[in-house]
Amino acid sequence: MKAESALWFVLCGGAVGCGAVGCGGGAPTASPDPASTGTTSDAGGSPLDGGGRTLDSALPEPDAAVTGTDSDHDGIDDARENEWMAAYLPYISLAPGDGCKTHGVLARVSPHPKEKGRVMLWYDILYDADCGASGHAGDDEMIGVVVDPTKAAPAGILAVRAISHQGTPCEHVTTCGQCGGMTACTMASRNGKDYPVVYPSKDKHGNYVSASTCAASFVCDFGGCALSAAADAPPLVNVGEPDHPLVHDLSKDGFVTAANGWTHAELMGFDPWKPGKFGGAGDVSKDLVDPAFVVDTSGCP
Ligand SMILES: [Ca+2]
Ligand SMILES: [Ca+2]
Repeated sequence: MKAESALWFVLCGGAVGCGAVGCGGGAPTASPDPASTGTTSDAGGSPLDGGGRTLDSALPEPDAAVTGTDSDHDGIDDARENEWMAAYLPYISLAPGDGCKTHGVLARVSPHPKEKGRVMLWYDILYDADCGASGHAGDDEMIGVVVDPTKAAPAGILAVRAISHQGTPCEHVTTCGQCGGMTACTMASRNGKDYPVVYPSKDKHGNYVSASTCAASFVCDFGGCALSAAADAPPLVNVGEPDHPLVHDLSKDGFVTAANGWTHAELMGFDPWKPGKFGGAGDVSKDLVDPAFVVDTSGCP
């Protein structure tokens, strides 16, 4: 972990109980200066941005007053990334009867690879186990969120995409948002404001933005989805970018610890950027760069 993310972690009180609610510093203001003018020398960018990205083109209205550190070289300063990953996290509605709730969330915060001024958040919800049918140690379940960082959360959340059981016959892609042609998101109150809801299915943790689509997947998501009494407040870790990771060990610099209730030895010390399976689940390093979660929000004003 770089010093800046370590500081973030310390400010959050460590992994235990470091939730979006408690650690986000609240919703961001609708600031005109969301981007660092930064000192990144990584104009070549990540594999997703096609290269040639500069701070000026990536985000709106850079403000010379913002001179923070850009540890992952993507043109957004660390403080903004950490603020945004907490503020724009959807209302994650864990099924009340879920039998294996131990989890935490990785976030990758980047300029939208195709849309100037917008920010793409890959959230990977990691669990200690999948305890549904054909269960296994570890579980990795992704959602994608596109935001307009000039608007405070939750208004700045333009679109949310969930893909359950990706790449299997059980796959369901659900997308909601504010853009023309999109289904409006189901909303529920988090921090006193209405946020889009993401439903992980009971025990299997397949993500949906539509409870009815989840219910229709009764073979693959037995137990379905339900609105929780309160929004999730998971520990959050900013993983950085593939070419400049901020984290290499989720036990040392994250939430995968026995103290947090994680039980599977094969998950300890996990490096989210190292190719390979997360226990018996998928490849987190691929999740975090998966273009399938990048929503086209060109239909939003
Ligand atoms: Ca950055
Ligand atoms: Ca980033």
